[in-house]
Amino acid sequence: MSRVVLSIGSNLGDRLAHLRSVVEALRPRLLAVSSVYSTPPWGGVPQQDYLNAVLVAEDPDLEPSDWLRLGQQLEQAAERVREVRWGARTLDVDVVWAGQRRRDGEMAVRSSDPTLTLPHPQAHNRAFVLVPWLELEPEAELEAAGARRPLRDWLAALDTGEVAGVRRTELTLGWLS
Ligand code: PH2
Ligand code: MG
Ligand code: MG
Repeated sequence: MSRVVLSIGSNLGDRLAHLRSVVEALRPRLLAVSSVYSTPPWGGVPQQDYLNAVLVAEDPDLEPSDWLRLGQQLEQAAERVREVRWGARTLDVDVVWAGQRRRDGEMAVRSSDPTLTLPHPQAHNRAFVLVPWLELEPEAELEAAGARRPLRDWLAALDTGEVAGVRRTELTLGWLS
């Protein structure tokens, strides 16, 4: 255990520095880091645009709940205040997918635990998650709403305006530098 896909986002304060703090903290465990995307706020709460990215990380000693705790520690370090659902935040670290290694390959972890539902129940609805994830894993599949589909199919089902709003930037998270 386990390999995880993490979605990170920030729309308050020094947004890039907040995203970079995650890369800095997870550096030894990172397998891949996406580009940084500028994304309009999703979820209906009026607020500034986000910077979003996706990370793939692995650690044989961490369970999905450990990744969640680690993410929450990083959010606290960024002085995140628990606020409005889907409202502005300095840093959000979400575990969107976890895989458990087994002798015959890797299996997606499924959990209906409300503190950590896996796969993330909204991942398939969010272009700001799917676009950077696809950049890293073009062949990945995601189970949601009772169906397992390639990420690109979930993305194709979203509103084209929403997908077009997710814009790749030239900003970098300093993973390889
Ligand atoms: N996170 C939210 C709510 N809305 N919108 C975008 N574009 N990016 C986010 O990371 C985001 C959001 C709550 O976690
Ligand atoms: Mg979130
Ligand atoms: Mg969150």
